[in-house]
Amino acid sequence: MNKSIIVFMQILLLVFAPIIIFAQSKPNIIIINADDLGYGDLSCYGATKIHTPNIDKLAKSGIRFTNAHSTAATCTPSRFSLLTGQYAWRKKGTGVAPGNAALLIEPGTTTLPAIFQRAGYYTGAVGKWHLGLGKEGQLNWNGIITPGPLEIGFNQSFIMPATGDRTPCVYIANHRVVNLDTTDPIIISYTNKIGNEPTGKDNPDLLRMKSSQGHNQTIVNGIGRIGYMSGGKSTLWKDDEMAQVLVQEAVSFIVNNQQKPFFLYFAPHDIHVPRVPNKANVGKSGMGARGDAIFQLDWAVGRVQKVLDSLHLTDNTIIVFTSDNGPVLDDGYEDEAVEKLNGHTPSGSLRGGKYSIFDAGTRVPFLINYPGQIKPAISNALISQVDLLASFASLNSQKLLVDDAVDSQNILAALLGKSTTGRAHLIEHAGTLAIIEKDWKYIEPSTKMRYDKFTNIELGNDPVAQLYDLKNDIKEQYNLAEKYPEKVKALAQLLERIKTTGRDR
Ligand code: NG6
Ligand code: CA
Repeated sequence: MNKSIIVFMQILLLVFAPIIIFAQSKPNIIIINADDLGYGDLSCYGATKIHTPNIDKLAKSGIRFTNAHSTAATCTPSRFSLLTGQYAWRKKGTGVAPGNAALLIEPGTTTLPAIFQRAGYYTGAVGKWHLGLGKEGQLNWNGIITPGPLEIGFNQSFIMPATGDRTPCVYIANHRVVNLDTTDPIIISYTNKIGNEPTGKDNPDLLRMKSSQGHNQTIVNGIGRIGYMSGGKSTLWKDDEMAQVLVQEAVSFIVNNQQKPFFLYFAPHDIHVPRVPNKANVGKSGMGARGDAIFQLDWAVGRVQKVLDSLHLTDNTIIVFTSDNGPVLDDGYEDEAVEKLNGHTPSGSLRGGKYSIFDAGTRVPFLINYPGQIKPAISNALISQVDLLASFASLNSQKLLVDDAVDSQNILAALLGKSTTGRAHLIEHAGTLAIIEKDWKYIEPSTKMRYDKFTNIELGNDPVAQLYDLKNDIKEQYNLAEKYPEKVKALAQLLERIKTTGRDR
């Protein structure tokens, strides 16, 4: 070969090789967002009565965060923030959504999946959605269901619309209910009974799992739900197979997209109520249905790890594992979560739980794993799920416009273990707002209920201001507001400023 041609080819190789290598090495991203899993519910966070070996593996070879937060103590606002990079309390109507709510995220919003799409990723959502679907008053469950996940940045989706305890009890693949039978149309109502299906209220004898609070509308699979549903017999999910179905969808997504960089938002239903683990997992924890659901969640994570291993994708995949809000025992069904607790502490050393403005409401497990690229560590950096958007935008060199993801901060260095600090402050939300700055936490005064007798959770509301020193009092036992009025004032002002400026980025 002519010498100058060889030199030319060498130059070509020098120029293009890094681009080719970069294209191949773009990491896949999987966010696993568990439901109602508490800070103390995993063995890697100190649980001794329950073992979660697969999830612990992520912690062992990755970073385990001790001060990571969801933005809110319930599902809908928490997930809204994770996907949009905005605090949900800025937007009306983002409380726990009924199963027939309209889509809460406006199409065209710069969402987390949209950022990945722009960066050349193939994106998918599998599992719990609970962010509404369709346009206000125009949703037809028997037709094309839109807008939904596909209109806000996902290339494909396989979701349950709301929660396991809310109708409709169906899966939706992309724009359509799965297994739809046009001769048996689905009708949903959250206001009045429809159809002839029995209800928990009128036919309690038909229930296989009794309700302890609410959950007394249409009975589906022997379980009373929130919301009425008629028709759609062929479309109903089977509660005890849900974990298997969702894992299978997640695994197929990974297998089908193994050649591309992909982003998977995997939101298992576990460990939300109704807790109906598969027969393979019943009795595995010795702690009743709640413990078995944790066991099942760990199994699901193990299945994802296994498929990544078998495809040799593990080293090039970032897995984030977290939970949408804190723990609850009796969340409205008699499933022996309280009776069989066996000394386990779902909130770990924190006060409160799901629904609470005390820390257990929103301080959640948060693990990140990226073998080869992240060194194993425990990080005390203050981080929030709202930051995933700006951080992954940064990883992908995607610019955010001023009005995009207004509360999302770039904490990529903390996520990758290159820094031990995250954000300077963050806001917690449980109806009432609180702000954490460094070691201090201020909870704004609230006349709302202090204590929820149904869930047995301290909600943390108090008509007077509360100030806690989280470093020396992680359990929020000593209100120091009277002792440090200046600190209270400064934090109240900071909270007010973040509210009124409409942004925290
Ligand atoms: C509550 C439900 C609870 C759960 C929660 C939402 C009753 C008595 N309680 O209203 O069971 O569904 O809403 O949970 O109905 S979340 O994790 O999706 O936010
Ligand atoms: Ca939840």
